[in-house]
Amino acid sequence: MSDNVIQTIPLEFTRLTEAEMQQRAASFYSQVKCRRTVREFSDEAVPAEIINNCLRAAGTAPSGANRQPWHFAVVSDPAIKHRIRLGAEEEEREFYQSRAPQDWLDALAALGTDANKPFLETAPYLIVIFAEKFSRDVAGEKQKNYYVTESASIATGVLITALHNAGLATLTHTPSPMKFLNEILQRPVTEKPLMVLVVGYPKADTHVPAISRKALEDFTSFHDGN
Ligand code: IYR
Repeated sequence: MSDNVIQTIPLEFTRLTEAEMQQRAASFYSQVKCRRTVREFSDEAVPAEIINNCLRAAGTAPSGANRQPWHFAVVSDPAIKHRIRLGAEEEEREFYQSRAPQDWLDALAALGTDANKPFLETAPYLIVIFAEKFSRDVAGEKQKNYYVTESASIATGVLITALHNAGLATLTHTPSPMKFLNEILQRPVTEKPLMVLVVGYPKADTHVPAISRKALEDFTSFHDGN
């Protein structure tokens, strides 16, 4: 440990009863397991303050050296959404026609995706997440960030969960490459687009692929000495 003195504040932590912990863990799981990626969105407007609070929740994520190396570009302007759709569809056409190897196309078959991305214009919000490789210190000097992709991905996970909790549907969309997003949204080259989160209400009668999730024992191992 270094001997420099750091300033501290008391931790805000509420110790719950075990019964309450059990109840909360089970209820959170039953709520979050209903989240599904949606590809058909209604154009119904979403109140901005709901989005803002979900973004605030995302901004509480842990990050390397507390650098908070993320930027969320929140797009609701139809003209910008249109440009993002054109840029994404151009990359996606390349992907589906030539870039994607056959095994990848086979893996996507169950999802029914293709190069057309109308939801990028229909949904009321696109949140483009950028990972900041560098930020500026108080003196305006460029400083390197740490665990940038991990940190921005954790924040994105919190955002997706917060939006679901607030009653909204999302789609994690990853056109590749995503450089066109820096140009459209005028973000510096030190920021790497991580993904586009499409946010809104599902279109009435939306159906989703009949896919399942792994059971607990299929994605965990418990090292408890037994
Ligand atoms: N980015 C493409 C392809 C795609 C890739 C994966 I991995 C997915 O889980 C879904 C789609 C697209 O958005 O269509």
